[in-house]
Amino acid sequence: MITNTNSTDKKHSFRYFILSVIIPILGIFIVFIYSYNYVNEERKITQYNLEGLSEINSIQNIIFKIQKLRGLSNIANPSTDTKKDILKVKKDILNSISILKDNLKYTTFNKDMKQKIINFLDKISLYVTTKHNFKDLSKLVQDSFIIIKNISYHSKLILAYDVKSHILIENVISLLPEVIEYNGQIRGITASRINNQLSTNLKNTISTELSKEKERMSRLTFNMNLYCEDKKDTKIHKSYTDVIDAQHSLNKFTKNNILNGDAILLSPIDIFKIHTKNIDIISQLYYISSKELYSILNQRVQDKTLILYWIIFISLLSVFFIIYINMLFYFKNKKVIEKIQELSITDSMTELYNRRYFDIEFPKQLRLKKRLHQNLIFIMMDIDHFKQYNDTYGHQAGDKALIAVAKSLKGNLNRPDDMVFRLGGEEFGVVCSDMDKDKAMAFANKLRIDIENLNIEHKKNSASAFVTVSMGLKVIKPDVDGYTMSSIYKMTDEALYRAKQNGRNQVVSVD
Ligand code: GH3
Ligand code: MG
Ligand code: MG
Repeated sequence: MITNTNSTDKKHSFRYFILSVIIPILGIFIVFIYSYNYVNEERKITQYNLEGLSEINSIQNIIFKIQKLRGLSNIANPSTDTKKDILKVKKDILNSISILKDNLKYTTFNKDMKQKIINFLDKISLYVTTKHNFKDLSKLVQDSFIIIKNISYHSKLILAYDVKSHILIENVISLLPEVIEYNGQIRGITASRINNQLSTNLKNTISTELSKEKERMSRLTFNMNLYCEDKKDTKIHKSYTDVIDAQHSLNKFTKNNILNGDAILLSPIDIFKIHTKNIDIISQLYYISSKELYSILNQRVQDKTLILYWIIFISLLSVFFIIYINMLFYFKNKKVIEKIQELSITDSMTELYNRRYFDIEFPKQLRLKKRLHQNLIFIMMDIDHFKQYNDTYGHQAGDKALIAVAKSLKGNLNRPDDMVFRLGGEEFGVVCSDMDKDKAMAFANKLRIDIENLNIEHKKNSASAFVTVSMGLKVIKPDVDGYTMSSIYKMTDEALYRAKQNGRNQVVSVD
């Protein structure tokens, strides 16, 4: 077997490896990094959105309670039950503030944003415990609009990805809190009347608020139609309709009975109840909107996570596929190349090395043994009267005899650098080393006798009853210069010729 692995081959296979493995994998890696970061960034933004939404909900819940506290505190001549309710709501607000402060520690908001929220919560605590008059609490509600807007920008909630999310976000961060606050204001103003009469000043305020309310109602209707255009029997559609109907009748009542009527006939507690009922209906829509928004955002996080897993999976699969395909081709090619190499140096019938390989290998051995200071032995042999063998037993039997002779020769070669070649038709060559002339003669004779002892009948052989070979032998000493392959070949061939002349089935050596 020959293995031609020189440095050029290695360079070639390395270049091939770079082209077919490293470059595609590098490409996949770049695409992987880019798409992973892209999707992961979107996922992170949605997580910020969720965080922001949660904070906004908590603050809004506190604001709802503040509005309730403001409404109760504003009732003229409160009953004991109302007083009890006021204390309960106050306690509730302070409790919610401490929970929100605790939760704030775990958010990823920056220091500045956290501080803003804490300051706002501290302000609420202070106002609720010390002031809680209508004007101061209304100021807190106005501040909440700003802080909620701030959080929605900070948590990128304002960057809605689609119309539906946008409508829900608008409901949660501005529209519904504004409608609720409007009701709270009207409730407060009407509850604080004196002698069932409102001053012109207060009537003007209500009138301005009412015109703003008109605009909000048309926004609500527009949003509802857009959000529920394909689904009319949903919970959110029903809640929208409830809010719009309730607000319409309340606005009508405000216009006819409070603004244009001579006197307000309902008691303060009844006015409080009417408005509170409406606030509850609007709060309902607020909770449904925020719940729906939560589920949209959560779904978005899940979708992005799934995409990330797919990106990892497909990238890994592609890398393994590239490596697998290349390894498959590499080993397949290697096998084919080895087979071709083997075929190019062997004789197919006898499975010995062929003449082509002898011409490559013999000069190499000549140089190698000279360098190692060892004798190189060349034995050339030719089957005796083989033409007649073919004539007597047929060409097929001749082939079989050739194979048997080859096998016998091969069986006698034990050292790794011993080699046997089929030099031509019925001619063979043996190359071995590190023997003196006597040992070489003994070795050659052993080869010869073993062939005769195969006992292949050959009636026409003048030298024996069996197939025999004649041999020429040459011992090439390392200290003698001037030998070439062709001169050695010629000398050994002459020795072989003499062996034939001397009666065949013998070894003749040449000095
Ligand atoms: P000598 O003892 O002088 O060598 O006589 P010889 O008959 O062997 O010599 P010659 O060179 O005249 O004949 C060689 C024969 O070997 C001729 C050819 O038919 C036969 N031969 C060569 N190659 C093959 C082969 O592959 N198969 C078979 N069956 N015969 C072959
Ligand atoms: Mg011959
Ligand atoms: Mg012959």
